[in-house]
Amino acid sequence: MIAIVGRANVGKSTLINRLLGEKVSIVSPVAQTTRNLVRGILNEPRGQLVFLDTPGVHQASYDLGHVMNRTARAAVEGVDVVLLVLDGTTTPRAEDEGWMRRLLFHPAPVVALVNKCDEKEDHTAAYQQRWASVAKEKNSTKQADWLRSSAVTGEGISELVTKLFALAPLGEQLFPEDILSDYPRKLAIADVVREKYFHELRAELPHTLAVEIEELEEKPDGWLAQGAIMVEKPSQKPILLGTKGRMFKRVVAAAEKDLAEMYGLPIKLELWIRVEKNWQKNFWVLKRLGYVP
Ligand SMILES: Nc1nc2c(ncn2[C@@H]2O[C@H](COP(=O)(O)OP(=O)(O)OP(=O)(O)O)[C@@H](O)[C@H]2O)c(=O)[nH]1
Ligand SMILES: [Mg+2]
Repeated sequence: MIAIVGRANVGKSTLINRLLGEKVSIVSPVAQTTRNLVRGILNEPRGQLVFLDTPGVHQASYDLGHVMNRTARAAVEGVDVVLLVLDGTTTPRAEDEGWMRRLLFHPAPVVALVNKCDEKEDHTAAYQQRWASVAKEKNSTKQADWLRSSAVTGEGISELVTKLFALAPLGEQLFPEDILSDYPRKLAIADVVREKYFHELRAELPHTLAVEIEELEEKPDGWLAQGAIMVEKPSQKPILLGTKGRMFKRVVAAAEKDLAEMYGLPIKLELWIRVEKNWQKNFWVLKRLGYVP
């Protein structure tokens, strides 16, 4: 069991998809894209690695953000290896240091992966210095294994997998070999719709939006998914629709295309936009969305 953790937007979800060679977790340029824990299973003749993608830790300014941070921090409990993903194109930030502090006293081995090595800037040395200074301050001798990768080009990924197989303890096979992810289908479909909106919207709006698939009818020749896109205020509804409903149509078409590739059969989406005031503060809504365990 390997937890993939790190600050928001460093490439954790891109990495899990790259490791598995399939899309199991959504990706966007907007920070705080991942909200749920998404498990992905890699099967090879040498063994099975179970990866846990987690929400990126960030300075939360809203309730859902706090829930996401808690989910991410709890995810490292009981795992065999922690994979701390760092963004090589930026200097270390407070959230990176926060993870380092936590992991210095974590019983599992830590792999520190400096990602985005396809970009020109490389701040690996600064991250290593930060680890060393935090360890010194905390009187810890814990070391991390340092590797570099590009989750986009695939550079460094096979070295990473070799390292993880070397560190992971032998144990019982946890999942059957034909399972890629145990993430519930309704949540996965909802996430893909949200991903398409994250690519369209900027500023704060993405964080006030949620997608819930309420019904999923699975027929041999195709699936029908019905559900709602939730916003907090009536004024947000026309933004999601776009002029003459164009943005909404673009999002649905892009999501249906992706889903057809992911599941290998046509998927029709029937969605409506619903104003649900304070959904982020409603425990039952968060539970339905899978954001709280
Ligand atoms: N150049 C480059 N971009 C990357 C790489 N990995 C991820 N990205 C980009 O970084 C952005 C964030 O990627 P995500 O995979 O969503 O990051 P994340 O860490 O899962 O983010 P949260 O879920 O918000 O915590 C996207 O625009 C990705 O395309 C990489 O290796 N190189
Ligand atoms: Mg993510």
